[in-house]
Amino acid sequence: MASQTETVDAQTYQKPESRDASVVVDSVDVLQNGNATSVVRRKLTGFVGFSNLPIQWHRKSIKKGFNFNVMVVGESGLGKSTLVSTLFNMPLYPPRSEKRPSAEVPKTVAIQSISADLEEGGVKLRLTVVDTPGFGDFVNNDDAWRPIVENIEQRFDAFLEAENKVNRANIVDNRIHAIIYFIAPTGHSLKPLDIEVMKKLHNKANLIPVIAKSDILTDEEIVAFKARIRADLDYHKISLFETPRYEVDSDETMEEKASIISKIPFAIVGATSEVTTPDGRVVRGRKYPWGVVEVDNDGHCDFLKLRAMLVKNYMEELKEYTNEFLYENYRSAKLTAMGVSQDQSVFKEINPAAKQEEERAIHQAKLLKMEAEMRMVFQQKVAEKEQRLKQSEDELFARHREMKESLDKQRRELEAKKAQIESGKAYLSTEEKSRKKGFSLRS
Ligand SMILES: Nc1nc2c(ncn2[C@@H]2O[C@H](COP(=O)(O)OP(=O)(O)OP(=O)(O)O)[C@@H](O)[C@H]2O)c(=O)[nH]1
Ligand SMILES: [Mg+2]
Repeated sequence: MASQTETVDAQTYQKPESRDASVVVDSVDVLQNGNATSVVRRKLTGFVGFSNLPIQWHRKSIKKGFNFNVMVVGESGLGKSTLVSTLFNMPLYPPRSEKRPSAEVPKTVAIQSISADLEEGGVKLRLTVVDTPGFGDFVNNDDAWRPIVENIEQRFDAFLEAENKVNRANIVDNRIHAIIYFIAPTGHSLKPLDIEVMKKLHNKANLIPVIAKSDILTDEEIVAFKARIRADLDYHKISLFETPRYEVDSDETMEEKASIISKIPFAIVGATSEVTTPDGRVVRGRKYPWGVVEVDNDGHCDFLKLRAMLVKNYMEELKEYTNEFLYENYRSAKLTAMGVSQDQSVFKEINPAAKQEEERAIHQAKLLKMEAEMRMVFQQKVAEKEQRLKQSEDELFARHREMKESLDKQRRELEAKKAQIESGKAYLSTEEKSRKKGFSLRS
């Protein structure tokens, strides 16, 4: 599946020194989560500066420094503590006790964590090695894995707690990023105890198996033993750290990585003291009557391959896998057990067409509601107006009736008056007539 960034980067990336514009303008559709997304390739009209991002990242990382936590696990006396000192080329342990001059490294009796601040080429690394007491000393080793698993989980818990605090700025990552698991150099196959312990550990931390004290096996025995261990691990479905491959890796890097992977489980030899080889070189190694086994020699053991895997090639991947997969699984299982559940709807994929349709429906419903409300207000206002009109009409009628009645009354009064006057007039004229008559008589 084509990714958005890949498509754009490939077309628009400019070397900082050229600083001129690339002429790439068109629009493409790429598939993202199954949905077509339009990506517009832009023409850069000048130097933007994002090609500097890796430099910024580099500077920030150097300033911050790195930390890496590795745990060594395995049966007692297999050379775990010796390897820890060998791996980082410095005595991480206190000087050996004067009472025990023969012991290079004291027997480990409790889980102990040793940190060292290392610096190489200006890059700081805080390395912590968690040394565990070897198991297998007891008749019953059934629970040999328990303190180790508990220790790993306590570290996850501490991280989870730190993440949940209000201030998460300076969380110290004490989680185990890798476990070097020591397998006894029996030359046969994995012991049931190894299988049991590895099964308990493989989903808690990146497992890197090693064949301890491989100097006691011949080259042929090592090849056959490695094949048997790999078959046993496959059979019991014990997963080891999977090394990622990147397209940007050069052929040389790919080759180096492939050669590292082909050596798993690493056949290692640990030694803290220096010895002189028959040809006069002073090396880290173990001296035998038949010769010297050199620690830092690919022809003698896989120590350099193990170190390259842990430090040079895959430290960041080991940390990333721990954080994004192993810790994440632990965290979600823990939170689920505590009754905290995830609202899956938050993460549902959004189809833009469906989303648009949904928004349109919501908008439509809103419009309909507004329309209904306006109609209701209008009807209410009309009803009120009608009511008022009817009231004033009634009032008008009442006034009209009143006026009519008063007019009728006035008319009646006038008519009465008129009748009265007219009857008064008739009396007067009779009287006049009779007076006129009398006069005439007299005359
Ligand atoms: N032949 C051989 N001996 C080794 C090697 N690494 C360590 N030893 C010796 O094995 C003995 C035990 O080594 P430690 O490093 O104490 O072993 P450990 O696994 O830490 O032992 P516990 O702390 O008891 O679990 C020491 O005498 C080491 O010198 C090795 O690669 N080859
Ligand atoms: Mg030890």
